[in-house]
Amino acid sequence: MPSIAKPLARHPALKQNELGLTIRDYEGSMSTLCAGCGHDSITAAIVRALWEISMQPHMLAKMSGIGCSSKTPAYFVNGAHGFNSAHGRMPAITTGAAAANRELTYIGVSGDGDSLSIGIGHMCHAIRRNVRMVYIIENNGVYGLTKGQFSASADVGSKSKRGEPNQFAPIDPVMLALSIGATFVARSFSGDKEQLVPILKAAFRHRGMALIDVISPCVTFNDHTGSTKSYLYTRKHAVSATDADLVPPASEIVANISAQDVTAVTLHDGSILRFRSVPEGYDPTDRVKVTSYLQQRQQKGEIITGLLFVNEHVPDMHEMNNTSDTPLARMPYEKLCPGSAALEQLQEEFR
Ligand SMILES: Cc1ncc(C[n+]2csc(CCOP(=O)(O)OP(=O)(O)O)c2C)c(N)n1
Ligand code: SF4
Ligand SMILES: [Mg+2]
Repeated sequence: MPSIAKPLARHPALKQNELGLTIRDYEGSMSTLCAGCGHDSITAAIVRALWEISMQPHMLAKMSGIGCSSKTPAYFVNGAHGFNSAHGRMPAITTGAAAANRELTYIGVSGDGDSLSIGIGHMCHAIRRNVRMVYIIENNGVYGLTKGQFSASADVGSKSKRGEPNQFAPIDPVMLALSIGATFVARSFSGDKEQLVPILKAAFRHRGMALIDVISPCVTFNDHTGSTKSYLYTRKHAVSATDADLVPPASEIVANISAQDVTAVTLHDGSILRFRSVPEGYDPTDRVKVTSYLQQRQQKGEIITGLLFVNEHVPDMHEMNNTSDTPLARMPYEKLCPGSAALEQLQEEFR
């Protein structure tokens, strides 16, 4: 993918994180997206979240498919690993990479076209396997890269740039993910960094797949009157269901979880996710209630945002499949290839 390097100059007064890195160390190449594209705002939120959690750049793997959204891993963390795969195949490739090396942290960036059309089967099975990764759908309701055709997330009646209404029922990635057992589901808006950064930080701590659907207006093909993924429409209709806050284990000075309306969920690594519910009685750990609440609000035309659901008690792919702790690349040859006698014994078990 074409990219333009940014100048290396750093302001000496820039704040450093625990690793001594500044936020500029988490940037990538210059973006080649249209000025004002929502995807660039998401990139900025990813850069901030990774800097704040002090991610070691060389321990991150950035995965993507094809689309304007899938180009964005080039625009953050230059020092990370990356794989820009075929259209819709990001979840399958990430599943394989994670199985071969569980030491890396995986972030997959996809689009609504990439994930909800050609890649929908791959996405569903990665969710079912609970592959440990942060999975971002940069959702603009169109195929931006191929000039604005409706995607499968376009709402019925939503208008294209030329004014034609979409006729087909949308696929909602949040409802889909909830229905097939996703263990961490969130929705946000590219224009709301205040909400998106803490969600991303919590997602990186989740032991399993953290799926984040981010409404990300395409300023070139889908930001006009009549579109339900425009900046104006999203700003008017987005309603926050939860305020989420992450307390990492290192700073466990006993979080103030005493307020009545706070729900605390302890993540596997000891971090505490604190939810402050906006609607009365919102419980982000009850899948049935979350699904029904989202359906009710959607019927009223609201886009519910926030960290909507989390379950820390489901084993991830590594536990379910008993994958190796040692990355395959570091495994001795004898272990990787135990020889023909071992193969014969294995075949015997299937006879
Ligand atoms: C196998 C295959 N089919 C079709 C395409 C053409 N194509 C490229 S990107 C894209 C859709 C991109 O839409 P989305 O994932 O929503 O990304 P956006 O550009 O909107 O961010 C399509 C259909 C392709 N590259 N490969
Ligand atoms: S076409 Fe749309 S999605 Fe693609 S870069 Fe431009 S504004 Fe962003
Ligand atoms: Mg799209």
